[in-house]
Amino acid sequence: MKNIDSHSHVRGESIYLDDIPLVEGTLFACVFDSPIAHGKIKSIDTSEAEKCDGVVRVITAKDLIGENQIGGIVPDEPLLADGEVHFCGQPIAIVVATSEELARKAAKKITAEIEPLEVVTDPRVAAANSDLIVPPKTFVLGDTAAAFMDCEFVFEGRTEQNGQEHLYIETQGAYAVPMENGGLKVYSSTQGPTAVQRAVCRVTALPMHKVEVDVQRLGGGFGGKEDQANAWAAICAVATQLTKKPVKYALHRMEDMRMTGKRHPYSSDYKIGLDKNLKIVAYEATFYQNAGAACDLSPPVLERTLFHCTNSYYIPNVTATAYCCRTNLPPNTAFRGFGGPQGMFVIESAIAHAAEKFGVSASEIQRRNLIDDGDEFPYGQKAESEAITSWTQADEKYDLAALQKEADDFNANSKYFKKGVAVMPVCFGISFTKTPMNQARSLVHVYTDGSVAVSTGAVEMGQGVNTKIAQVAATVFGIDVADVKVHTTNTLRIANTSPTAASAAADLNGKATQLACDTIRNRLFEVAKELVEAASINDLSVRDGFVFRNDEKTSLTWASLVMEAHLQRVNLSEHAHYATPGIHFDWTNAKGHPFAYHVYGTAIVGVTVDCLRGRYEVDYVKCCHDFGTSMNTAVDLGQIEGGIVQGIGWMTMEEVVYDADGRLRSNALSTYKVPDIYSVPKEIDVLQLETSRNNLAIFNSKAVGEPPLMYGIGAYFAIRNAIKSFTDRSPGFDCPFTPEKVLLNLYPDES
Ligand code: MTE
Ligand code: LUZ
Ligand code: MOS
Repeated sequence: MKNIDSHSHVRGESIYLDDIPLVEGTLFACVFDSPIAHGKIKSIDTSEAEKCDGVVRVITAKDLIGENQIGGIVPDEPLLADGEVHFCGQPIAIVVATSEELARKAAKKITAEIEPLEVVTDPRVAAANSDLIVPPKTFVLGDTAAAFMDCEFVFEGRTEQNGQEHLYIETQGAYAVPMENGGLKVYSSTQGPTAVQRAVCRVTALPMHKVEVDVQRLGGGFGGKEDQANAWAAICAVATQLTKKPVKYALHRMEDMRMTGKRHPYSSDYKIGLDKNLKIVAYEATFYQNAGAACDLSPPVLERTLFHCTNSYYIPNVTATAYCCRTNLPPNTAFRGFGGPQGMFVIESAIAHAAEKFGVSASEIQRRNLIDDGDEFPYGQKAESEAITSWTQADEKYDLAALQKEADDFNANSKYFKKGVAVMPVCFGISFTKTPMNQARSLVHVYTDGSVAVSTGAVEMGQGVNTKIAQVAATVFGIDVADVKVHTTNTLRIANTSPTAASAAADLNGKATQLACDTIRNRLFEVAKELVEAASINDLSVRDGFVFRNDEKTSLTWASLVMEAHLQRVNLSEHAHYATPGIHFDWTNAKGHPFAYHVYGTAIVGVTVDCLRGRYEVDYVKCCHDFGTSMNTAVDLGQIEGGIVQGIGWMTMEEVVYDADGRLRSNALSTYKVPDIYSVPKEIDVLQLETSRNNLAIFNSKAVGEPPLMYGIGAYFAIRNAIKSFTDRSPGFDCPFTPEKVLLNLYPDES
């Protein structure tokens, strides 16, 4: 089944924030943001801007009616800088004008006198200064200190990982419209309608029941709109409250790149101990997370790094510590994988390091240490593992040894082109690691013509969640998907939503929809039972628009059943609540069962490096992926392909560059390169893992949004392997592997 949005997407008819028709009298906002990364604000001069054509109002921190604060986890993020600035791009003032152009023109006329303070951009420097946003977190399994003493081989090293720009096609934005009695309706391009509602209420001092947030769909979020859509909605809300006019703000690309946070860069240390059979006996890792200037979602991102620090491997002795370091960069935030990829890169680096010293392929160490059923993760949960099966099935289908031999043969005969192969196993936990967030609600109406409307807390951002939710309703009722409409995500219809994140939206909101539809169907079948004289509702089903009794078609249509039930005054609506059962986590001992289940897979990645120019191509990504039982293979394959390409982009060409003054240099599409059609892998082959275990996923169809991104990490190690067949020197573990960096590693003596 196709994504239900495909027709309107291709025709350009799908509605995004910028397609919402504007109300008469709408004004436009634009932000004046800090030109420097750290300083004391001496004065702000808005007088020239106020005199500009079309300017209705200029707003600074002192004008806010509510609290000047949007920090969700830690209250350390003013909406508008007050007294100090902490990063380049931090909003200081809002200009509201009669057109977008006039607002932007006037914002350029604002000046601020800011006395510079020391700028820190390095997380290790922040940690040395004890500038941590929350206390460090540690996971311990077994006893690493004792285990290292017994290890025959111990290797230590350091890794550097850079950030990643989300580059959703639709930039951040919001549109606030005043309602009666001081209320507001806010359209926002957000993954978290409730997070936006809370932020808006805080800065306007409105109670939540007076603020309605509505989301049709996003042109991509990738985590960048889990928390960071809040500021723009709050800015529009404040401007609407003060002008009593609708206010819209859709960021330009360079504003978005400059002012919003990205994937967290990390600097990390590892120590790995193995026995002579290549079993990993002990592993220690220390992560320095570059959180940026405010907390945002950094602590849970940091936690997910710890949760994924051993990836798909069972290691009996683990100590992992993570520091949440405050720097003068825009606050970094959620990004597909949410810290998991950062944890995985470090263990993969440690394994590659050990393999090099042993003179074996990293895949030998990887394979011998895969986690098995019943093995314990460092956080106490026991694995129901598909790590070995996905590896075995990938190897059977794609023949790792043959792929390696093909590369070796090629390399023996080629001086300046070298091929490299790497394997990337992935194990990713599904559930928000904050247990209370794992809940969702669904509101289902069956109308008297038999058509069905569904509302949930899930936000459609291209990942196909609405398609899956429509499929759930259609499957439970036995009707056509075309008879189900999934409506906008709206805080009046669905309250207190968790953001659409953690890959869990289809599971949580799909399960709630399933519960609501089950209830309505059972009521309808009670009516049908009498009409078609069935013994039990269990004998009934709906197919092709008719009610069936014991698989035998009756003359009762679905639509007439619905109308008859309505005439009998049966309730045709239901609001259902779902909370993932069985999950818990206790931070006092850092143990528990935080995940509903894990998604596993194994990818084999092959690349060719041009050793004269440093350029490379990804020849193939061949993976065996654990779908559970996919309820929509087309959507899931799209997620896998997109995730792989986004992961490869992070590992190879995407380079976020801040200078020492904390100014973003890669601030436009001319200086920040993402994968395009020419740089995607020439081949992506996906094998569906054959497994029939039960899980807590919707219809057994496992979450797929984030896990495939981490297959992309294999591209880094494949490039590294290709380089190693050209030169004797081994590259460090420092991503992304841009062509420039590849070249420097190919000719280390010249650099
Ligand atoms: N796919 C598209 N096309 N656009 C997106 O913004 N976000 C990813 C992933 N796939 C994203 C995407 C991220 S970060 C997450 S957490 C999941 O989708 C969220 O949706 P799900 O829970 O429905 O999988
Ligand atoms: N967001 C969040 C997430 O708040 N908690 C999580 O555990 C998470 N995991 C992945 C992506 N977003
Ligand atoms: Mo995704 S990082 O959970 O929005």
